[in-house]
Amino acid sequence: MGSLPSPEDYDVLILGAGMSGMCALHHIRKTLPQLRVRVLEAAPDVGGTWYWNCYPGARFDSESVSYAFSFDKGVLDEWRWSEAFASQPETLRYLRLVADRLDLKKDIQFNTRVTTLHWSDERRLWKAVDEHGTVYTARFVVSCIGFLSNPTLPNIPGIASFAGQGFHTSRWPRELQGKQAEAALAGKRIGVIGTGATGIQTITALAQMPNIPSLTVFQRHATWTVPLRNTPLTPDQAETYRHNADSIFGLANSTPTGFLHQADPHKTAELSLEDRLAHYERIYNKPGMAKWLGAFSDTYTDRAANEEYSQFIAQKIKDRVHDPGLANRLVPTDHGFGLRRVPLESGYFEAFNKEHVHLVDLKETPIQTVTPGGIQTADGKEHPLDVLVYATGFNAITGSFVDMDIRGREGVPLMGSSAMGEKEKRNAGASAVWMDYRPRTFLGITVPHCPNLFMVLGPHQPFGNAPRSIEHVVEVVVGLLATCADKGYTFVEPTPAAVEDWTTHVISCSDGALLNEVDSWMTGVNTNVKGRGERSVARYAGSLVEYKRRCRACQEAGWEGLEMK
Ligand code: NA7
Repeated sequence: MGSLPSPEDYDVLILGAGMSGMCALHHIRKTLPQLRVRVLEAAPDVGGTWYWNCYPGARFDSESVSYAFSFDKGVLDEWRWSEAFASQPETLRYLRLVADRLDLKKDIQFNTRVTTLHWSDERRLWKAVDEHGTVYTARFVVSCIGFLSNPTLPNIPGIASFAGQGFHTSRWPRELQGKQAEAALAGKRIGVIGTGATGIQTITALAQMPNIPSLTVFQRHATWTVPLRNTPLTPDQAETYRHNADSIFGLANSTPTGFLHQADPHKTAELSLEDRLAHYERIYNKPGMAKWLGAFSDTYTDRAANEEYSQFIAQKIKDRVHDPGLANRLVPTDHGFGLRRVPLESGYFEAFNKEHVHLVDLKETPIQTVTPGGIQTADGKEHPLDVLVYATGFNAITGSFVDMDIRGREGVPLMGSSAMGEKEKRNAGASAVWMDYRPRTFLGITVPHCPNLFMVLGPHQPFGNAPRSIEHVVEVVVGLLATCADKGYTFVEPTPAAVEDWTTHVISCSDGALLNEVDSWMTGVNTNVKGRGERSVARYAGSLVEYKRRCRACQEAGWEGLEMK
């Protein structure tokens, strides 16, 4: 087996020890044991998303059994999920077990946030610097930093003046978890801004806690959300799943999104109204993402089809909320069902039937300012608060890269925009590789002007059931590294033509999707971030199966599209 001619500290530096980084570390070590690999992780623990997002109610929308890593039989044999859709604490326990069983921690350096990453043209290596000033050099860098990892606070005046406890959901204080949370939050008037997937889980959990005098939900847009239908898994069921693990992963790997659900192949109008309603009812009663992904094949491309299914779901929501006026505010009216990421809930709408839970509709009464004592809305009303939770989402996908000063060949910055905010100004420039957060990649794995940088769950990759994508992309990255080790290559970069073709292909995969007409993190919009007002395509909307086919074709053609030397 070949090795890399490497005068630098490491052959491979992996950024991040979430699921992507853990998977990358394991497979690189296993396939290429001669390489020196190091993971740098900002947090004090493994887990990434599942470490940071420890707010009450955080849990999978993927079936637990389809989410696990599929490659280690030892861990699969040992681990039993206790619920069909596991909670964050259980998932973090699982990931810690994986880290222990695969002995990952010896190659992970925690509490290490990389702030700069510069390519050296002369030495053909990356130089990373962490926030303490320590320098690391490596021939290759594998970015495993996640696509929803850079939290954004709302751009509302007065946030700094709040005298109570205020925090973003993905920086939920660790002392406010589990039973401790109930004790610590007792007697507190709580406000939550944001009703996306995170807000919905948080609000539902907070509404069920005892001794909370008021929970005020500040909603800018209502969100389409449908029941998760979670259940405990009995030991027998868990055992059956363990036996069938291969076929479960096989099924997930065969669907367009890596989930255990896929669209009904019919077009809506091909069936009678009676049959259509029966289908809606059937998928509505299934657990998990079936309600979103199991609709008809044109539900998210045909306006009339989408309207019909949206009406069906709207009625389901209205049936659950006692006050009809409140129900109307909780049903989205400005976009159809499924055109933003559909969160799954377990009692969200019923929470609003409780006396102490209040909805403030920001379309009627926008927030004017945060005050020391709470929130003031445009109708002049003060909403007194002791705790203010920002469930306001992330600077998503390309936004994950903005806090690092990344410069590729000839010092060209990765990120750049004339409209970027203070934090990003150091990267501002007219010649950035990803101007205005718009990615340019080849296969979503390699980046022009940034040789030897590989991304797992980077822009232009499929973002369905994440571990299914992660395992596949890591396999491709290991293939690239193995070729370099065999041939002694020290330079890998996509050709301009390959980047152009791939970027055009990714954009064309989104053609015709109604979700292109709606602002959300999936279309690149974040109203709290300067320069993120325009929609863009940053996720691969072709199927996971097609994505894999294209990666395989590239590899079989001798890594066609990549310059390797
Ligand atoms: P999302 O889905 O981006 O949701 C953010 C929420 O915060 C959404 O309801 C926003 O309202 C609201 N928001 C954001 N900024 C503001 C301001 N300035 N004022 C009021 N309300 C605001 O993030 P999540 O964390 O919930 O979920 C992200 C993904 O993580 C999720 O899709 C899963 O894949 C896991 P808006 O609707 O934009 O009006």
